Amino acid sequence: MGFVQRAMVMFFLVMASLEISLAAEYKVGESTGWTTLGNYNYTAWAESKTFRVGDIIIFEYHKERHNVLRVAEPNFQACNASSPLVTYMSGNDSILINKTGHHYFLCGIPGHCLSGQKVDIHIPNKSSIATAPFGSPAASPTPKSSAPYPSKGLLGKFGMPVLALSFCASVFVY
Ligand SMILES: [Cu+2]
Repeated sequence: MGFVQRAMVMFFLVMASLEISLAAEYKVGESTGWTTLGNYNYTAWAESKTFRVGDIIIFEYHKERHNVLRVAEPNFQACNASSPLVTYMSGNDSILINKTGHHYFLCGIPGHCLSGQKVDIHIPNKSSIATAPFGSPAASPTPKSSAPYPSKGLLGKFGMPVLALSFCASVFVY
């Protein structure tokens, strides 16, 4: 393997390892934040994004007026705030999305969810490998699970880069 090939291998190794730490941050509602004012369409906002495992979702709001509850799907559909999986109330919450599937959030203040203050952060289980960036963690086949935050997320996160590395190496050896 000549110098150029070795350089290429190094280049792709570096790119692949960078990809591991490339997680995006998304502020829910953009400059509007997390509120009932203006009837912001959080569903449309979420659908306009392509979330990936490792992304951070940021909720910014007046903590005296709102909160963020992570809930199961039936409670999300019904705007039932009585049994949240996780409760956030700092007014500036950064939440790591560490696995594929649906992540349901709503505001637990009475009436707010019903008026639209709810959002479904969805990462498809089978992300399109063709469109995902090289070595994307989202392209790894992390099985869907209803259990909250299993440790599978980490395996999924590193599985694809490892595959990518072996691919790079095998291509440039010749
Ligand atoms: Cu609210």
